[in-house]
Amino acid sequence: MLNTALKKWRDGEKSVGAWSNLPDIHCTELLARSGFDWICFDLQHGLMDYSDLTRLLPALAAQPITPLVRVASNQSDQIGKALDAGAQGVIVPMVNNVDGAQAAVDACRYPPEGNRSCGPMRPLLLEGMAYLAEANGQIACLAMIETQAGLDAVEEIAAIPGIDGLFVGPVDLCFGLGIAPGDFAHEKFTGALTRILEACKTHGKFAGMFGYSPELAMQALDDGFAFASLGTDISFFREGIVNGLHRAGIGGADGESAPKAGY
Ligand code: 3PY
Ligand code: MG
Repeated sequence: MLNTALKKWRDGEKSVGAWSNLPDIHCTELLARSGFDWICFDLQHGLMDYSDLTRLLPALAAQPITPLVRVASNQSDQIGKALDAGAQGVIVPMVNNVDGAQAAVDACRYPPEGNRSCGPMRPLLLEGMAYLAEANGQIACLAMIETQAGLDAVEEIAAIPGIDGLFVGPVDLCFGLGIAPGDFAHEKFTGALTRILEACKTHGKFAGMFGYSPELAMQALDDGFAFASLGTDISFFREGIVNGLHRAGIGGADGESAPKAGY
């Protein structure tokens, strides 16, 4: 098992990903064939559940793309089942302190590095017992920093062995900082990003971000983030609709006639 996205981060290469919110196998195939390094299936806010995930993951089998899952919450059963279905990494929301970060690590790593229970149904089908020896070194464990408490503890969280990286949830972080959601130019927000990047640098961890737009994502990569999502299936779809309407002379370039969903 080789986690190609994790390898890129370890090699110091930047990488971009796609976010999957729609439980549609053809959307998954399209995203998987579009050149992204990784795709994250969202079980926290996406319109999909675990049984959708088990149907969607096999669509990636022949594609050179790393499947990540954002679990619904920081629970060992949710993390374990996402990995057992074939996710090569988890993005764990709302990690607010050292205990939360340690719980995520424990759920991701087999002993002695953690206490993940053994039952990797799909990885065993694909890779056999070799998976058990390789998983700890290839599974990406990413803790989301998206609250004031998480930011306050970011240095301690980044220091925990087994945490590969920190992942910013930009809008929840705005809420946490008490600024308007989406005010990504606010100095409190940019200051928080600097602190998160610094914590990652000090402890040799990778910084990632949910990109609300390709511009925000690329700015993050320029600023020192190792990886960022460029958009979601819904945002890409919406952009295509806006573009199509505009080129047909029906809608404005700003998409005033299209649905307003940001993601
Ligand atoms: C956030 O902006 O808080 C996220 O978690 C993105 O989904
Ligand atoms: Mg969030």
